[in-house]
Amino acid sequence: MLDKQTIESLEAKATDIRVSTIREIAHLGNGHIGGAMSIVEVLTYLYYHEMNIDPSNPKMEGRDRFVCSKGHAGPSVYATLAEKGYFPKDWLMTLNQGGTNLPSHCDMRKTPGVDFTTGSLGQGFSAAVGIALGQKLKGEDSWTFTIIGDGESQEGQIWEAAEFASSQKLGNLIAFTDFNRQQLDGYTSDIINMDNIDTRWLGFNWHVQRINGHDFNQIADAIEKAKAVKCRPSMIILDTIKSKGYAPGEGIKANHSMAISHENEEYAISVLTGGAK
Ligand SMILES: Cc1ncc(C[n+]2csc(CCOP(=O)(O)OP(=O)(O)O)c2C)c(N)n1
Ligand SMILES: [Mg+2]
Repeated sequence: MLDKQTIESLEAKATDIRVSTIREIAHLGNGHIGGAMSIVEVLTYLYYHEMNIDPSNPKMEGRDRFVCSKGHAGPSVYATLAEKGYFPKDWLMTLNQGGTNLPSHCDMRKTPGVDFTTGSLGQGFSAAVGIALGQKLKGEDSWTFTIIGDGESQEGQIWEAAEFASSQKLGNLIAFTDFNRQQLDGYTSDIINMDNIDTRWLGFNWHVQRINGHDFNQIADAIEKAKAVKCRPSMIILDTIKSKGYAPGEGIKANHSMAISHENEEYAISVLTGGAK
């Protein structure tokens, strides 16, 4: 259990990251707000309470690694990295524009702190498995964390990597599924039903937990339990809300990539920061 003060400070960070994510996308005019907002708590927890990293030395030997396999969530990854001090916050206003270091999807060659290039769904997860294997072969006492989407889980490549990871007994790999129940243009249940997601991962011999992805205590507890499992990779399925914290998009269908008007930007931020109901 996290103490009250820690939870309050993580919640405050998550709000700052959400505000920056809305500002970035609104400045550009449109973007992947849905899947960026649903993973903010897990990003906040990893970067502020969990990972062994050094923003002043992004390529530090022996660091923990993070791969956002659902690379279209770049905007909230960037907001987290900027907040953490990897690069100046004013870079956020260059999102996905010519010459930017912050392209729409994560790019390890452009953005300090991004450990792997992602965007082609399924590939980042495979890379995370390879990175975890590398850490293990080097005898490093470090962890690889990765996040995949529920829609992304329909990619065959995910399951090839899943069986390799468990065969290699990658206990240092902790993956999350952002189970926000929507993919690009609709509900997963209308396209490929993912209701048996837990048993699928169990079938691939992973350690599986399922939690509320917006609850810091549950995230902390699940990571602690995952770390105690030494010979199997871990999957933590996060029940989340797509567009969480962006009021005009929360809970509506097809809120994957949206235009954000100045009016909606200000309204959403005032709701987030307690200025409106
Ligand atoms: C291989 C591949 N196919 C298609 C796309 C286009 N695409 C981008 S996001 C997305 C939907 C992903 O859904 P999900 O994984 O549930 O993402 P989230 O809800 O977390 O945003 C699709 C089909 C892609 N990026 N890569
Ligand atoms: Mg989804």
